[in-house]
Amino acid sequence: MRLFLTTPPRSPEPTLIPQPVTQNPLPDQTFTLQSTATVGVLSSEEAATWVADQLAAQLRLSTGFPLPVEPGTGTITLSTDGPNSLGAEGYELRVDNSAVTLTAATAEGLFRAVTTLRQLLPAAADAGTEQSGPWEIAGTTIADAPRYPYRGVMLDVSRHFRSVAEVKRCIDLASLYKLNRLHLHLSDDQGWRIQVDSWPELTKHGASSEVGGGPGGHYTKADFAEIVLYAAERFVTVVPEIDTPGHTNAALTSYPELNADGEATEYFTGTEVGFSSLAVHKDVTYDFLDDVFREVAEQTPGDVIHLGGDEAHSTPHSDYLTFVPKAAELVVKHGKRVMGWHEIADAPLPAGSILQYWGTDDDRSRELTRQAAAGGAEVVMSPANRAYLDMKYDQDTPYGLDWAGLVSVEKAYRWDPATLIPDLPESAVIGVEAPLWSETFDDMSKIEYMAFPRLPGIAELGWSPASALDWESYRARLAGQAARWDVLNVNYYRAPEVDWS
Ligand code: TNX
Repeated sequence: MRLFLTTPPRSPEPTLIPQPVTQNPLPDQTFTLQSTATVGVLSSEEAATWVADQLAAQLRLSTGFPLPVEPGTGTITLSTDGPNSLGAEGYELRVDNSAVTLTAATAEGLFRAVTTLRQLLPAAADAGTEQSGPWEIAGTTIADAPRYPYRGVMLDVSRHFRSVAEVKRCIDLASLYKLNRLHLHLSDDQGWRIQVDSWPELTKHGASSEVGGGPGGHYTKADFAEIVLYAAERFVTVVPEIDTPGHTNAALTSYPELNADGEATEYFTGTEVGFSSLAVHKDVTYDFLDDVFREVAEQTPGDVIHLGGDEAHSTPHSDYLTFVPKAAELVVKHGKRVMGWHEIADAPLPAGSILQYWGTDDDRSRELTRQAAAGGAEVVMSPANRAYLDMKYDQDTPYGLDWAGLVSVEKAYRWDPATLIPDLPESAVIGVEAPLWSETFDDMSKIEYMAFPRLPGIAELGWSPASALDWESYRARLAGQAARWDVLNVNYYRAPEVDWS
């Protein structure tokens, strides 16, 4: 009997998520990362060195190799000499017997290439402690670039607050799948989660609890800066949301003057929606929003502020139509583009606005979205019956909601953002986002259970070309991700549609 001392750990099939635009095997070539390997940087962009440092830091932990990062060519080389035709996020990657080469036009493209390289390596390479190799990668060439520029995930930190460390973990997990936006739902009826110096009661009082009466919490300016920086280092842009004019009880309980009757409301820790409204006809409301948007804009390097606008059931419709343009103007005044839930399309919107569709194939939300696109708005697709990570997978899912239906892994994956809304021009769609509303999630393990394995599917819809979207291929590749989630301690749902083995 022959004994194989090194069993090849390489999987025979490519298991990348998102699926790259093109990937060709280099038959008979295998790269093995050895203890003498170096990471070389060919770039005048300082950020290219951070990307190399992040890669080397991770691989040092799992391989125990020194992996020095040096200017010039290395065993693994990161170069920004790539053609501009790759776009900001595109890249080429080559793995052969002797070297790994990542080429892009920007450091951001290199970062996306590194996420691909991490998935090509054995799952143990993602570990935080030293593992045994061999660290082999099958020879391949990849050329890749995203279908859409906006690929997001939303975390609702208002209904249940999440610590800075937990938000960082979300950024890490999302960026593994090439997502590039983190939408933070920072205010709602149950809590105001970001420090605003000019309105201190928002966090002194308005952040003191959450759904179910737990301790709540908020981000200080230093905390928020830490999140924004951590995201930027992973080429993720934070999109802060201040929900208006409804979903505002946390503000209304903190400041009596924001209420139409001048009386502060009680703190709210339930889960109903649609009962609160800012006072649309009071000047103080707009002074308040001017200050809030100014302070949030100052802390936001991204070009977008989300002003909510959803489910304003306690704001008379004519008042809503008065309110939205005034609030939108204040976002623009502070140098940011307006983003909002699709309801805001009923009002005239400033140029450059982004509409977030959260409909369920209903005529009204489709019509509002088409109307906004006709007026020049860009559209991000978050259909609640497909992209909402808080919807239960099936009737046995222990938490989550089901108002938009049950959303299986297959249902979350099998749709095309470009054609979901009939007669919406394909050019209006700039991407996808998977929101995770947190009424029923008081810890990270529950959040991970809802996001995995559906979030990688939404990421693929945002990145991979329509021609590459294929459920059978995707479910096979998902199974290949499980070893990685085990290494990363991700609490994922073993959906019956996938052969996890
Ligand atoms: C609707 S979707 C909401 C949220 C809830 C969510 C629960 C949207 C824009 N608003 O306030 O948390 O449903 O799924």
